[in-house]
Amino acid sequence: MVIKCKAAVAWGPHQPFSIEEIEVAPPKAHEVRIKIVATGICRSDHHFQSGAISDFKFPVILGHEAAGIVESVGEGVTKIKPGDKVIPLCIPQCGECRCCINPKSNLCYKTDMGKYFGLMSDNTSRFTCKGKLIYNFVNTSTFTEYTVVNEIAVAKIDDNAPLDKVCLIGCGFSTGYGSAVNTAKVEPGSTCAVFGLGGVGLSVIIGCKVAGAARIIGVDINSDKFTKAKELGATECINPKDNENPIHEVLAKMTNEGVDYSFECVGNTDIMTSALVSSHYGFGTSVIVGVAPSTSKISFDPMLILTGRTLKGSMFGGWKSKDYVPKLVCDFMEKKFELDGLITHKLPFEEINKGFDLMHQGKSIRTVLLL
Ligand code: CND
Ligand code: ZN
Ligand code: ZN
Repeated sequence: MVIKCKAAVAWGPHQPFSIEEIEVAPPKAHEVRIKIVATGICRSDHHFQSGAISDFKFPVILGHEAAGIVESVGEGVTKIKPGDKVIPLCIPQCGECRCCINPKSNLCYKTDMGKYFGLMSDNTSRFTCKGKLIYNFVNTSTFTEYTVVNEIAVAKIDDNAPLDKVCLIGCGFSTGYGSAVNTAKVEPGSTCAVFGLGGVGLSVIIGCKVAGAARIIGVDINSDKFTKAKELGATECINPKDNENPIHEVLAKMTNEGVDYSFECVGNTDIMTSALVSSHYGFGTSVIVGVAPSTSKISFDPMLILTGRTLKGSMFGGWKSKDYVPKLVCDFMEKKFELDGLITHKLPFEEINKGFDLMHQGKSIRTVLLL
């Protein structure tokens, strides 16, 4: 049966979300239809909404950080059933492609990230609104009461998991935390610098702390973010605006010539370079986590790399999604980390534009929309 429900449609770049009644087709073979219960607002949703990413298609239903309950399943779906609690996976795990079978990678040929077909695997969409096809977003599309995803893009989680919190495991938390523990492999006693203290950067801080870092330096142009950063594990915070010298020089002075690990969690190529320069000569590692506009380019003196620094990138924190999302939920249930500190606002779904305003005003870390 087709379901009619509410969704926040982005009709074109820069336009505010419009709450519309849409039709959601039933799941086809190997697909799952999900009732979304809670969805977080991530900066990446804005990057796509604002047209910063080339080849991206509108109209679209954005949203990629969510948790919900399975409503129905298509033919051939055996491991997930109606009533199961699930998290949609913005990086799927097909288990068969060259990336999936390589333990070094968490990407998957079936991801829509970087290609943006915006359609299901049979080249159609399950969403329509006012007679128009609505595109899908990175295998998830969660700003809607109901969505349909491929079974490779959904993980069954603990029946007792609080969906209004674990939705953050669908992106922001896992991305930041994994960037520290998987991608950088932060070691006990190390010194780290985290550029950008939003939901992603603060989750990097949680990861650095769990990994036993001795010093965690938060960097943000909004000093209002420092209290929370310190609560979550930052040992010091600095604001580039309060310093005359470039931030890499300030960090070099503070850290005896550079940090062991730096993380860019803003999405700005100048900061990516600055983070790389801030890492120590001979052994420092810098991880790009932020998503920059497609047209931007990075340039730096190759001597930085020749002399032993490593530059890496991390999508979804390096986690193979289907394997690790249920485990991260269990770790949360066992109180190995907390998510409350990252959630500053909860709003009814209809107030989605207010949620984005709060992010742009620098007033929120994560706003969770409740459906
Ligand atoms: P959010 O907007 O909440 O945080 C960004 C922070 O950066 C804010 O606190 C800003 O004040 C701060 N900032 C802005 N400019 C500067 C600057 N010049 N120097 C220092 N700090 C600055 O964003 P978020 O935490 O939701 O996301 C952060 C980035 O991570 C963003 O680019 C997003 O698109 C990306 C991301 C990546 C992935 C992935 O898998 N790699 C997944 N989700 C989001
Ligand atoms: Zn794959
Ligand atoms: Zn995200």
